[in-house]
Amino acid sequence: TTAPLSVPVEGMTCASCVSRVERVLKRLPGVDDATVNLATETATVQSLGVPLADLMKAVRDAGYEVPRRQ
Ligand code: 9UX
Repeated sequence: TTAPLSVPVEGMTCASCVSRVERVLKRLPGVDDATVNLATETATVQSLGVPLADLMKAVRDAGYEVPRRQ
């Protein structure tokens, strides 16, 4: 496991959203763990070299938005 990646996630409004995003991220090959903080709208992902773009695609495919941060 390398350093955790932070992925901004928008569009979550309840705890079930959080669970859903965590689940789709954890399902990706190479992802060891994923936690989502609803208040900060951030997913923190522990993985072995999974490209950020793949994480973003999984979140978007699940129906949430990954904004360009800043
Ligand atoms: Mo909660 Mo989230 O009722 O997509 S699951 S709003």
